[in-house]
Amino acid sequence: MRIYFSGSISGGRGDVDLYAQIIALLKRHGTVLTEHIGQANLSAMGENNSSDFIYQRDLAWLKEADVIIAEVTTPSLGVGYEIGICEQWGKRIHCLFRPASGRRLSAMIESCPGLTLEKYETIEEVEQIINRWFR
Ligand code: 6K6
Repeated sequence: MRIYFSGSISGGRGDVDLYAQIIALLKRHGTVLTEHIGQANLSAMGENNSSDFIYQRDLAWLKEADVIIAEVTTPSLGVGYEIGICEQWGKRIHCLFRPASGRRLSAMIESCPGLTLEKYETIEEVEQIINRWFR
């Protein structure tokens, strides 16, 4: 199973430790193509690569992926774009949102028919959700 984990970079790195925990859980179920998204040393300024390189590489990984898991609590243009394009391609998309953040999730994600959305509070809940998705 090739898994594309999608999480905010330029949109803000406040949830990076959580991304790392989610990626560790996902690795039990397959290969995570985007482990770098959980690395604290990847700042909001991004990698030391051109945006052309990042766009082409990430698009190729998205095409290759069997499933996209997006943590959507921190709003991110890139995450929204990845979800939108994968919906057009008919890919399997699962999203995670943490209401305790106090943020309101975009209606474009909340009501998108091409994905499943799970709300959670703790990493233990995320573990159960992921186990259900990959059962
Ligand atoms: C480059 C130029 C400006 O910011 C960067 C960041 N570098 C990135 N490196 C890897 N993946 C990226 C980068 N920027 C966006 N992405 C992709 O979009 C990732 O796959 C994330 O899932 C998503 C994050 O989007 P933003 O809008 O929060 O950056």
